[in-house]
Amino acid sequence: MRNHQTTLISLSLLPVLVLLLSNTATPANAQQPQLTTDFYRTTCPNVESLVRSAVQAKFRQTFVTAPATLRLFFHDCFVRGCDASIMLASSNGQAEKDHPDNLSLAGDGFDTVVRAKAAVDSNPQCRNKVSCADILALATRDVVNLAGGPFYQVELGRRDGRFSTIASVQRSLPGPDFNLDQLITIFAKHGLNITDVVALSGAHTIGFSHCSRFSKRIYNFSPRSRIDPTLNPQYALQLRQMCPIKVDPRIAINMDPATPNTFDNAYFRNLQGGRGLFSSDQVLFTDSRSRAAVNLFASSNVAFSQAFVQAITKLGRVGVLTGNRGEIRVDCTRPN
Ligand code: HEM
Ligand SMILES: *[C@@H]1O[C@H](CO)[C@@H](O)[C@H](O)[C@H]1NC(C)=O
Ligand SMILES: CC(=O)N[C@H]1CO[C@H](CO)[C@@H](O)[C@@H]1O
Repeated sequence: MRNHQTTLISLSLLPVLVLLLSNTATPANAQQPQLTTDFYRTTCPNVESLVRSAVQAKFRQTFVTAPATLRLFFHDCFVRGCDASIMLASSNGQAEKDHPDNLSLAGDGFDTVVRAKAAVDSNPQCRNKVSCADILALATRDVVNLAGGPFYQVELGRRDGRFSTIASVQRSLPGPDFNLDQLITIFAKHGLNITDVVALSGAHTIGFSHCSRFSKRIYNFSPRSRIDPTLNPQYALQLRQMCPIKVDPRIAINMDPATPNTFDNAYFRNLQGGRGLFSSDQVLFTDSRSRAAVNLFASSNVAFSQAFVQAITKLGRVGVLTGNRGEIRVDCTRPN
């Protein structure tokens, strides 16, 4: 009886202990304010609808708005944290956005944020109250949802950074030829685990890639095999047709051959069938460490959506500036 009681007590203490442990595990800057979903409750209560209307108008003009904005958010967060530094223009072509990796960031993603910022600032109460970093986070949620993906609450309270360098891009972004160890390492630097890697890679369910990013896989894979053996042979031939050797470098093809304009879990079924466009996509299925997650997301759009929301929320916390750090940029393309 006594033993039984002891067990009960220690079990009921367990949650408390776990809480205490996780508290002490938070980093040294624990004094920094955290992001919250109602950050603009008093300063700009309509921020969500203002951003959403602007994004919706842009999305109706061109679908490219969706992948371009989503990728912009990812790149912003991985380079110097989610501080909209990716939006900064530079006079000498040395900013983040000038890195070759920005090719597909061109135009529509930036334009979406600029327009949403103008919509927010057109409301006198909101003028210069909402950061470009938060507008990008909200616009990202909206494009995901407009393309058929989940709607989720966005944590807010980020402030804008003042610096942007091309050099910081080089070290920070994953490459399409990364293997799983490399993916795990670079995502872990931002507090994201292997499940997050798989879920976030599901973003490749929409959008385009230039042929150069995967041409090695279809023409020049290895001395033993010109085509990557993990590629579905039929898909490899289709890719060769869309991307002939002397292809116009501006040509970009759909990354999800099944449902290119819908944010859904078809990406994961593509991987099961050898139709992952990049090595970094296909490896998620070929490597046994991530295969179970791929199979789960392939079989359940709900499971994918839940994991994606959890992962993109974690992504949105990476390196954020809060409190009195950073600034609220007046013009998203320039520090104040
Ligand atoms: C896992 C590592 C990743 C690698 C190696 C990778 C690599 C790439 C590459 C090479 C492209 C094609 C760019 C071009 O040719 O223009 C691309 C496109 C894209 N990526 Fe990723 N990516 C990764 C993760 C992510 C994540 C986490 C997201 C967002 C959450 C994302 C969203 C996108 C989108 C939406 C596009 C299409 C862009 C467009 O159509 O404009 N990617 N990615
Ligand atoms: C990854 O992190 C999420 C929380 O964001 C958690 O639910 C999941 O269990 C973690 N997965 C692994 C493999 O650690
Ligand atoms: C939108 C944007 O800034 N695109 C730039 C991407 O990088 C190339 C150089 O690598 C620039 O020429 C583009 O202007």
